[in-house]
Amino acid sequence: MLNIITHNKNKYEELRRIVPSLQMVDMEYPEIQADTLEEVIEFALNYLAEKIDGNFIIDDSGLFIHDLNDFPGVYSAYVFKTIGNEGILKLMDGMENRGATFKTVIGLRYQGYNFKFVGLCHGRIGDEMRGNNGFGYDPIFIPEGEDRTFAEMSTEEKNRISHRGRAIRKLAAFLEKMGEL
Ligand code: ITT
Repeated sequence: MLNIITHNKNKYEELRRIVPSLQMVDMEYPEIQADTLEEVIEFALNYLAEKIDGNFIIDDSGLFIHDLNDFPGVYSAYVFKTIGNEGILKLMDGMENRGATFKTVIGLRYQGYNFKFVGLCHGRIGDEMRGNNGFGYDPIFIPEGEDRTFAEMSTEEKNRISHRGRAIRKLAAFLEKMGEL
């Protein structure tokens, strides 16, 4: 059994498809202001390790828009809450180069040690919001080689190519090697 500490039920649903034994624990933890998702994860793993027993994971993700100097990046949660997808589309109005990368860092606390598993997904920001599936920035993100946004895909389709799908498969391989899966 492995716990994921998160408020985000959608994230949990995606992760659970690959690691079915995952249990969601909705608990607050500090997300420090840092330049990288890896630093945010490292701090949070150490913080949570003081509060809870056993092995657990956390997932910190962000959308990095290349021609906006990687904005919103580590501020993705705050930016989504404040300006949302409409705000991002407005900011990018008339911008030709719409390349963006989604990144997930999964932090694992395992037998007293910290591990990180990273997944990337390259793509672009669409001109409008499309689709009702998924969550967050999914309606505006079109992964490379696709015409559809993540929000127009099923969870299985998204997982096959997404940042989170890639990161969780790396975690699953690790857990398998350790005889935990
Ligand atoms: P936690 O409780 O796990 O921290 P969160 O929703 O705050 O949940 P993040 O900080 O990792 O999660 O996410 C930053 C923002 O990026 C947030 O607004 C998410 O909705 C969005 N996001 C994360 N993963 C995404 C994905 O796969 N597709 C679309 N948006 C995503």
